[in-house]
Amino acid sequence: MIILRCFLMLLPFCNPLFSAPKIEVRVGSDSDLPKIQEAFFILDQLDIDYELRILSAHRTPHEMMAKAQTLAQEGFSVCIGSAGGSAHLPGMTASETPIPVIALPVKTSYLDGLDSLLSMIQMPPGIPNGAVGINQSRSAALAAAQIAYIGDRDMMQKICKIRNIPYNEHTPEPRVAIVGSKQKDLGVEFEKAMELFQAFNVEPIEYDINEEGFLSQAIASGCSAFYFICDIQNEGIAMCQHLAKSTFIPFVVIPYFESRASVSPEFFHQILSNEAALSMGINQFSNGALYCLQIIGNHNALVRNKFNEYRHDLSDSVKQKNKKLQEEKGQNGTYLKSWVLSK
Ligand code: C2R
Repeated sequence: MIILRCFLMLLPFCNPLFSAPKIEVRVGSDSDLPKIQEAFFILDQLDIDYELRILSAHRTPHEMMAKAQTLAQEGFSVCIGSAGGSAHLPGMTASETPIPVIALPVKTSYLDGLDSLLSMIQMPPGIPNGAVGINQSRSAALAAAQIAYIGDRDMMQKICKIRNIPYNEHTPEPRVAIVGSKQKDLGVEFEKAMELFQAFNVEPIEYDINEEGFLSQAIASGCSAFYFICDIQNEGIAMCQHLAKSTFIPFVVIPYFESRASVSPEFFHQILSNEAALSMGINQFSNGALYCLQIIGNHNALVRNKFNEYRHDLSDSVKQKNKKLQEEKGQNGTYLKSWVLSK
């Protein structure tokens, strides 16, 4: 009995599944560090174990990839990738790991960091990362803590204290709160995102933004993330700012433009000016769903395994297309021609 008790007491320290979640912060250069120092103050204040590394997708591609590939095994639950200019660091990291990556763009001398933000945010379908605003290291750290420690009451209470918001009892389930306008037909890309949740056995519960009290209902239902459809042309920004400020549940934003006419990057500054909102690229519904699945995958082996399969299939499908293209090169480019004509 005593031996069993000792074993159980030691278990949390021996098994990475039982140890406290870790966060990796990777920066493209040491010159970025002064710009994002608030992230370290927050993580220290929360007593969170983090590892800081200088890794560059451009200057140290092999080391950057190798370290990304082992993040999950090493017990990291979230990675913050911060860089400036042509900032491919978080995106390339996201390609190599199943854990959620937070993209933290740093301010640059010539373009004020808009170059960093835009090179991070519009990720290709299948490989999401969640972006915070330029130099918003406080948001990045809080969002990382909220993802890594979801369901940990003590940590959530500490986070809520720092953020000055109330804590409500919350037990995370494989469930996501979809928030938007229920009347709106968001089209086939949105449908595909909802199918992704179903394929992963994760329940999407839809709430209308005008429904009173949905925030607390969603938390009480055990949702593991908010999937907020931010209708930019219809007051979505104000709602996004209000909601993201009020909750400690990971808040994933999908900026939605019904028409392409008025797309300008200005709106990113507005939706990312508040604490802990993580933005996908414009109209990236499936990436929003995948990001929520990555958050759930940190605590749910079935979702994590399925996510790894999904990534594998995605990569395979691209390889197949290329194989076909190469094989048909000598045959008047049939594949390429039929592909171009079908577009
Ligand atoms: P130096 O100050 O070292 O010359 O770097 C860094 O994040 C930094 O902001 C200048 C800027 O280059 C950025 N950098 C990237 C990447 N690696 C370095 N954007 C990358 O892999 O994305």
